[in-house]
Amino acid sequence: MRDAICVFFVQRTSPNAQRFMLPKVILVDIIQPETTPEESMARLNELESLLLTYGGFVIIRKIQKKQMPDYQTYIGKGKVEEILEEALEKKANYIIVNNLLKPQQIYNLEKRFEKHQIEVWDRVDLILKIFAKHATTKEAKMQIELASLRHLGPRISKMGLELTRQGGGGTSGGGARRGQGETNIEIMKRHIARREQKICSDLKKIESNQKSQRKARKNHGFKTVAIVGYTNAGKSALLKALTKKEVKVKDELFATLDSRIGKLYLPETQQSCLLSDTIGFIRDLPPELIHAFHSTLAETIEADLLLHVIDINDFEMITKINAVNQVLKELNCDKKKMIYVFNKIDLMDEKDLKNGITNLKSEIRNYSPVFVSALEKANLEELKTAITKNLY
Ligand SMILES: Nc1nc2c(ncn2[C@@H]2O[C@H](COP(=O)(O)OP(=O)(O)OP(=O)(O)O)[C@@H](O)[C@H]2O)c(=O)[nH]1
Ligand SMILES: [Mg+2]
Repeated sequence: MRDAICVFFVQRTSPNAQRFMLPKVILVDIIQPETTPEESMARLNELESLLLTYGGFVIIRKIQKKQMPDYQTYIGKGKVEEILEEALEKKANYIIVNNLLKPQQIYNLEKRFEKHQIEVWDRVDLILKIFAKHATTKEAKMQIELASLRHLGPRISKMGLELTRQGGGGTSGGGARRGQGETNIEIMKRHIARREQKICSDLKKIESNQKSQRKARKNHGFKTVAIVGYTNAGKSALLKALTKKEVKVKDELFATLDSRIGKLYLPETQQSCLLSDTIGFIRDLPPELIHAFHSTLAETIEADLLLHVIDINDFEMITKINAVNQVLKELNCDKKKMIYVFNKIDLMDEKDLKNGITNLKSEIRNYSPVFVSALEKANLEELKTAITKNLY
């Protein structure tokens, strides 16, 4: 199997790092050899946006092309030493790897960096930290704790296995320490399992409550439309524009973590439907994280129609559409009726918009896209017509 094919990195430092006292971070991304330079930059830029949302300062960005991730450390032994050297030189606080690491890989990396007070996170760790920072409702907080426990659990098991492995043929003193270590890990594992059970049962109660509310709304004849899309596409802005519901619209990733519902009047049928906004999606979400948000995503799962909001100015638009559709598939929602809502057309000049629309129409010709600006409330009537046609 071909291994490291080429390595290149971009380095950035800023004199403001000290001033703002933000944690200093090295970003690392392992990409497939066939990834284009534009795609690889976009991936790292997204990771940097996640970090900025969380609060951190990038001191080095590293990209490595690799056919197969290293079994032990994901990034490879040589690269680990190289990063450690630079991290010590630049006094980094965190290494964030833009991939999903196996418990063994993160464990090995932590072991190498922790004695230098450098923490290692993978992509999901960072996303979970943002979630924890943005969560306001009890439901969101519980779901985040559940996702974190599920993400952390296998690492604890890995630690236990490692202790057992290290113990083979050790001295009696080492054996005693190992025995204690194993006991502590068993206690932690049991605690995690109990906590997970408790959260699941509390979330079930919330879900059953919401289910009754949804049933009542259905009995009142309301059809339901759910807004979905990649994070920062403008979902909350669209809910606000269509229903005047006061929701948080912010230029950061995962600004919304709960579900909001507004009433949308459709003039053509003189009826109102219910429009919901929810947590945004992102590429490479592990299924256990998606399913931890089941109760928040219930509005989406149960909706009669989906509005898939896309930022038309995003160079990675098609990749992100596919990432969202992948999450919808995971939620068994991929067969639902869906309108593709291309948002932020106000940012395009007229010529680009015309060309963009022509190209897009051929790329996603199976769907009837609608082009809007949530911010300037442009083409919302056309969108309402499309919603009406799909609902009734
Ligand atoms: N120019 C322009 N900006 C927009 C438009 N719609 C949304 N935005 C901006 O895009 C950013 C993200 O908007 P949100 O509505 O918070 O996006 P979201 O999809 O709900 O994001 P998350 O909840 O974080 O997943 C904000 O800065 C909005 O002001 C639009 O039509 N035009
Ligand atoms: Mg939002």
